[in-house]
Amino acid sequence: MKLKIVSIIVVLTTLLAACGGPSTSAPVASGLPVDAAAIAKDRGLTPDDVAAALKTYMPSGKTDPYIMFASGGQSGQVLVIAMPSMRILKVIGVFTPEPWQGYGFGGSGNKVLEGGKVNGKEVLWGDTHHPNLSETKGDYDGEFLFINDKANARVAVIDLRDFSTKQIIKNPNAINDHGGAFVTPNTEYVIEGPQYAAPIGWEYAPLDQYKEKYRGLITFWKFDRLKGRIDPDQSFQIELPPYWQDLCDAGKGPSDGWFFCNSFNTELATGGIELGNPPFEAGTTKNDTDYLHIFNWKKAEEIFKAGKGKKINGMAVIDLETAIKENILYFAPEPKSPHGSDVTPGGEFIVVGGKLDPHVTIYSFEKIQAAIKAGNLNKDAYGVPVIPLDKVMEAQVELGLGPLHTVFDDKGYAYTSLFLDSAVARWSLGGPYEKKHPEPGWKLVQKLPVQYNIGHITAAEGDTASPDGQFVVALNKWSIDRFANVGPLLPQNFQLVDINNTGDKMKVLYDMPIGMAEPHYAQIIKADKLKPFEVYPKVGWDAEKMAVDPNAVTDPKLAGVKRDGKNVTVNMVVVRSHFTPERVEVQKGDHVVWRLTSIEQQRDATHGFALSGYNINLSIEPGKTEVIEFDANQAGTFTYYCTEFCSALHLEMIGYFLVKP
Ligand code: K7E
Ligand code: CUA
Repeated sequence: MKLKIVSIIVVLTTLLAACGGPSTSAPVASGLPVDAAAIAKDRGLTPDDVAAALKTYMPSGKTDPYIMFASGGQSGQVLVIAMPSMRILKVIGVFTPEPWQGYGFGGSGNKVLEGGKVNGKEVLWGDTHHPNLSETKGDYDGEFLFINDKANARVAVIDLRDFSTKQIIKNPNAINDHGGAFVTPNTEYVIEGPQYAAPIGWEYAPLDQYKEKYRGLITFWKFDRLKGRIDPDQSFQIELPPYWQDLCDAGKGPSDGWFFCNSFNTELATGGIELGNPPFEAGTTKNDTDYLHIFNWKKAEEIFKAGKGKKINGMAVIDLETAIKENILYFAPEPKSPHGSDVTPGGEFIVVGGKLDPHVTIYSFEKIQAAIKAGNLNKDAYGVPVIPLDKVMEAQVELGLGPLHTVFDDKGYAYTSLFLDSAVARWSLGGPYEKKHPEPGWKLVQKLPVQYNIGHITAAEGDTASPDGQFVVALNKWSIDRFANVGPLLPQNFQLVDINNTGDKMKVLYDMPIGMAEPHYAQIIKADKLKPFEVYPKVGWDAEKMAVDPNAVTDPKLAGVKRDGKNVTVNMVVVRSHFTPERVEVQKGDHVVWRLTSIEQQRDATHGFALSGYNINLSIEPGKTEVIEFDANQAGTFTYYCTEFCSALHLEMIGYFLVKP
């Protein structure tokens, strides 16, 4: 073992010399091997540990080649994580107010959060599952990120120019979702797949009318890239049988224009363990197969544009009958308690995991097309044509217990999470992928134990037409013994896995605790594809509209308080280390519009604005304008102050807000 450590250190020394580091005769280099070996020995590090450290350590001032956008689970946020160092760079406020960004405490974020109201009621959290980056020709383009809220059937749009949420949209006809927010290869649509069936519009219907009244509902949200917003008027939905549609993925290349979702509960179980019925867990797993849903979304778009959708709650819905008649929807059986539906990089195959089946099942898009063409298909209870499994199955690969999600690399391998086995399965793809790797055809290559109970798995550029390889990340649900005990609620464990070798050489490199919720999915993009602002492009920038606020006051000489009857306008200029004006006095009952503009242009010179007693808290980055509006209904002496330590005289960056009784 000692020999191995020494050999790694020899490699390290050679590397240092090759990188233009000190030559081996220099005192630092000659001292380094001894020190490094001593450190490794002292810390009890194995050669593998040392190698993992060398692969993940990022020296100060160097930036990582990949950025991971991870769902923030029940926190309703998105986590931005640099890879391979696994350093958290940012937590983006999405469905939940986020104080550091001043998101949801009086500024423009409130308008965004308002879009997420459910029946007029604010819902200030979300259960985020699947972040998806915008794509151009099937590759991440680094412009936008979308994420769904399973709990309330909402979808959010995040603009990656400033990494902030611009839109939350509530599905008017569904109360929960799951198979979102997946994009089509040119981000024509953001798809929000359903989950637990309910009557359309979620009005009351007794469960004994489940078969007739309950429905699944998939939503195609039209994305307007120029505006950076979902356009509900150009969006449509398709009514589905009340099976529980689950995970979805868009076709690409040959399968572009099609969309695939797995489902469960084709048994139409309605629970009621308390009444002596089988519990859901038994009722929904009786059948050996459920249905892979196969959508022709381009055809659906045509039907919608021809006006054949019925408006329900303002949204065009293509009913099931029309979807069947117009050849928009097909089924194919999928074993057993399916989860995950993942299209291969070239768009030829769809991989479905079966939670209670040791195999993944691979469907051929070509065979699906041939079977549809041949016709003569049987129908399910709702009249949807069902393509027999043997007509469309390309292969089945036995991987182990609890296969869920599958991602891909650049060498023709797929990686499937095995929940029950707590393992990552690497397996080789057949067909056109066969020439990329030494293994023959569809075959399990390696199973790597992970700690523990892996849910999703994600790969570098893994959902694109051209994955990168290099790394996958296991998003583990349980961490048990991996970290110091912080009480009965344990962190999740993201494990970085090195896949930069063919064959059976995957290795866990790093454990990253996620101590704020249970993330589901994540996507990893090459860092150099992201082109965010360094500071807002013009002083007076309205980050919600992504344009200059025409009312922004940028000259301190023009700043001040104006009164028009009971309406008071405060125009405030913000710069190190003062607010202008520093005194704002109003009468109790006045209506206040308070506009703050940072005239800073220095990167990272962010100011905060907290107005005590009024629950107002903003982040004012260089160039940004924020507008708050409130009634001064509380008399007294209040202070406003800067919450970011912006300069030596930051503590002096304050003002008085006086409300006269
Ligand atoms: Cu498998 Cu919501 Cu994608 Cu969780 S889902 S793991
Ligand atoms: Cu501005 Cu502290």
